[in-house]
Amino acid sequence: MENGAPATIKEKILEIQDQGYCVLRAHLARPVIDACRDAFWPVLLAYLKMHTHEPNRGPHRHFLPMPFEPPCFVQDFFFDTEVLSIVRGVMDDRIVADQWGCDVPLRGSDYQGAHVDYQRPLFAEAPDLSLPAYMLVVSFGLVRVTRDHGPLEIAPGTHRMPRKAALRALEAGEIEMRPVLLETGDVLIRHPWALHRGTPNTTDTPRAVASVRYVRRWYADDSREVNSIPRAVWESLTSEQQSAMRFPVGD
Ligand SMILES: O=C(O)CCC(=O)C(=O)O
Repeated sequence: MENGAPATIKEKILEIQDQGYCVLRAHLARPVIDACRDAFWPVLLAYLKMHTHEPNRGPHRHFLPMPFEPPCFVQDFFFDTEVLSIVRGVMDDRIVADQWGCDVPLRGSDYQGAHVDYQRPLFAEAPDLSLPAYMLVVSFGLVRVTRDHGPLEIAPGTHRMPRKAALRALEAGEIEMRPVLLETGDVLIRHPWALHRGTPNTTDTPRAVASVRYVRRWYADDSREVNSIPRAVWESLTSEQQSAMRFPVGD
C-alpha cells in the first residue's frame, strides 16, 4: 500500500499514539535530499570549524539550525501532504512548524543518556499528567543511517508512561531501546516524550539528520536556535503555508 493511502495514514497515527514513533519508508525524493545535503555540507564544515571544541549535545555531537535557503530548504520538507495528514491527525489542523535543525554526531560521539525533548512540563505542578501530544518531530537523514552511523534509539511506548517509571523499566530491561535505521528518503515521525538517545557514530561521515518540529499553535518555546527565513523564500510561500511557519523572517 502507498504511504499516502488513508488506511496507512490511520495506521501511522495509531503507531505514533501507541509506540511513540513511526517511519515512512522511501517517502521523500532522493534527489531533493541529495541537493539539500550537498548545499548543507559547506555550512556544516564552517560550523564545525568554529565549534569543534564546543559540541552542544555531548562529545562530538552537534545540533545546528538548518538554513532556509533552497535547496537546504524545500517545501517538501515542511508541507508534505502525507506527513502533514499524520501530524495533524495526531494533533490538530492548526499546527505550526517552529524548529528546523540538524543533529550531527561525528566519530567519537558517545551514547547519550535516555532523555525526552522538552525541558519543562506544561503544568509544573503535574509533571506526569497524561496529555494528548502537543509537539511532534519529523526527521530524515541527509545520509543513510546504518548502525555504524549512530542511529537515534527510541524506547517504544515510554511517551505514555510517567518519566520515572519509564526510566526504571528501561534500566530493568523491561523495555528496550530500538535503533531507528534510515535509508535516504525515509521519514521518522516521533513523539518527543518517548525516551530516546543518540548513539556513537563510528564512521567518518557526519550523521546529519534534519528535523522539523511541529507544535500546536498555542504552544510556545524557543529553546532551540533557529535561522530566519529570507524574505524572498517567505514570499514564495502561500498564505496558508506562511500561517503554518513560526520563524523569524529576515530581509
Ligand atoms: O540525533 C540523535 O541521534 C539524538 C539527538 C538528541 O536526542 C539530542 O541531542 O537531544
